[in-house]
Amino acid sequence: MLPGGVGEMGLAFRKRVRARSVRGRVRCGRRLQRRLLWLLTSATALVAAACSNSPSSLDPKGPSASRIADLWWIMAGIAGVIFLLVVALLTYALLHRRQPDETHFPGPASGHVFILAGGVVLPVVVLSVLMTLTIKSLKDETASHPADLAVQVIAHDWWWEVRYPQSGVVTANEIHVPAGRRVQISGDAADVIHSFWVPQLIGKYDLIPGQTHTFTVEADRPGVYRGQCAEYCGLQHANMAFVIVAESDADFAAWLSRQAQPLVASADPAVQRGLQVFLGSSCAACHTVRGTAATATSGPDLTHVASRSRIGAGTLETTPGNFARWVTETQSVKPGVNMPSTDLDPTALDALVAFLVSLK
Ligand code: HEC
Ligand SMILES: [Cu+2]
Repeated sequence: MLPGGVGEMGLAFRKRVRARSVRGRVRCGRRLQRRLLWLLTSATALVAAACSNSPSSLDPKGPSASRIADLWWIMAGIAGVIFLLVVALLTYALLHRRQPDETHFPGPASGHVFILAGGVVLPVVVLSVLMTLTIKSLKDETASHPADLAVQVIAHDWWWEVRYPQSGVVTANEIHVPAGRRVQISGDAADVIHSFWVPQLIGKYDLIPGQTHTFTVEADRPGVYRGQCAEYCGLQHANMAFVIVAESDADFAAWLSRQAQPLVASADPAVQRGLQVFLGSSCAACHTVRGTAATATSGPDLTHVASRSRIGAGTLETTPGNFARWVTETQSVKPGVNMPSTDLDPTALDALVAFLVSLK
């Protein structure tokens, strides 16, 4: 009685297992479908991002970024082939699954060969190829070439000081360079570690206090290329943007000679009053306007602030209204920023804004 009972129970159990495995296979198929759909959507989004106007590192506009993009595509290609291979093997295994009551097992030898080829030989070959390519790119990237121009960049919480040592120009958040020329950037940081990144021109370079990193930026053509701090550096890390403006040689030379000028006294009485407000309130304690008594350096040099397209490291567009907002509502426009909001009566504010707007 008892052994027969166990046999029947065993049969019922096996039937149940088989039914469950069929259901499992259907469910698995649906899950696979959903995963593939997700993959397809992500891939489409990636390609769309690479083709749009967004500052994508897959849309390189200079030799350094091109090297990085080439390496990226090779890696993505190899990873894609391996992914397809794994999916194919997985699909094969799912479709040719052994039944629970199947008693024949392939000998251990074929399994060993498979594991050795797929688990040891293939990874060693693939990783060696990728490592060689990476080392070559790194060598090309760090090879020193004579530069056409030297620029000093000092990262602060949360803005970029930009100096042209050969001409004495000091500006902020906007690095003008001649297109098609090698520009050597010496990067440093004043407070914490920041990272200099212009996806379309150059990969990320850490800027570390007390340690100067030099690297070469080159833009193939004139254009405006967005940069961003790429190392979390505090509350306003996200609002620590900058641009590289690549221009023709003539435009760049004209820009540099304009920026080298100190303040030219204005005949406009509103601007003259504004300068007095600027020198008489806290502003001069942190900012420089070359040609005036304001020579402090804890904030950006404002001698030509109105020539920059944005203020606050990308936070606001440069307009008279935004200058007023920036000065009076500093802490709500960019909370935590190292500049206090300043209360000014309306006439003083108007004069101050007129002065700031005149700093072309
Ligand atoms: C305690 C120092 C301090 C004082 C005082 C101060 N600022 Fe600033 N200012 C800064 C710092 C730091 C920044 C950079 C903020 C950032 O973008 O993170 C800045 C940015 C600016 C900018 C934007 C510059 C740019 O290119 O992005 C303007 C304009 C400006 N300040 C004007 C003023 C005026 C006008 C006053 C006086 C009412 C003033 N500041 C007082 C420290 C100060
Ligand atoms: Cu930063």
